[in-house]
Amino acid sequence: MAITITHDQATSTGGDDYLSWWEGEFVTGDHPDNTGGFYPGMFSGSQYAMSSGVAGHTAGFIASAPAGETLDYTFMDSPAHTLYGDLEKLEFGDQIGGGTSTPYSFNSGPELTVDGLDLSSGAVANNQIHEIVYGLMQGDATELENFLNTEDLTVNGSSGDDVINGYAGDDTLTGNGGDDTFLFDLYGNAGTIGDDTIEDYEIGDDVVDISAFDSYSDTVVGSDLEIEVFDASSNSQGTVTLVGIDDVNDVTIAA
Ligand SMILES: [Ca+2]
Ligand SMILES: [Ca+2]
Ligand SMILES: [Ca+2]
Repeated sequence: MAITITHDQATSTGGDDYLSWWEGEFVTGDHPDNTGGFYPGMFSGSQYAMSSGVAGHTAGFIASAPAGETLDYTFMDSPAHTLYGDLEKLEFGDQIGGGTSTPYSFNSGPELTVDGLDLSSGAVANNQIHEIVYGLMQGDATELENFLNTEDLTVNGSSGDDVINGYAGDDTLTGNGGDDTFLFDLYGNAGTIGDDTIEDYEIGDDVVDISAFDSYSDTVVGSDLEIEVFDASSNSQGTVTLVGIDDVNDVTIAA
């Protein structure tokens, strides 16, 4: 299954991409006792979730195994303090409820869902699931971003105003209505944005933000507009194709 990122609801991120913004919202502070929890078990379950541990910060994340599988924690068994098992979905949002008699969920629903991760690991030190989730536990999405850089993603906006971004692969982005900003940048270890496609660019409403790059060129290919972005040395760092747009003057570009 391919990885799909869904903006479940429009979220005010101040122009940041969602995960960068979430990194600032998720604050654990000096709360080493806040280690999150599993549902339904003590050290194993279909879900693992963690909330911010500082007053005024209520952001959190919920990690889920695929149906019938579990996420597990070694605790004191070797390799100690290691998360492993199966990871299918990560949800990000505000104010987590449940976790005792009912599954974890966000009180107002998730803000961003990353589904189809399809990761599986035995109880091995520093395995990929552990690295991704351990990073999130510290408010650091870099390991997740580095994994997303290895895949071609489907990214779907909400009906509201979203900041929508892909990663280093060839991603398909859809705004789904609202005044959307399609934000292109290099995340984690990315050296390219890949060859991305915006399926539903809305003239007058949406923005293509390529301000992270030093220059760009544009060309019409068939009935689509292709924008190529470059670094300071004029090395290509990838392309963005706007389906059904045949005039660059119709596009609001933040460069
Ligand atoms: Ca939208
Ligand atoms: Ca839109
Ligand atoms: Ca991409």
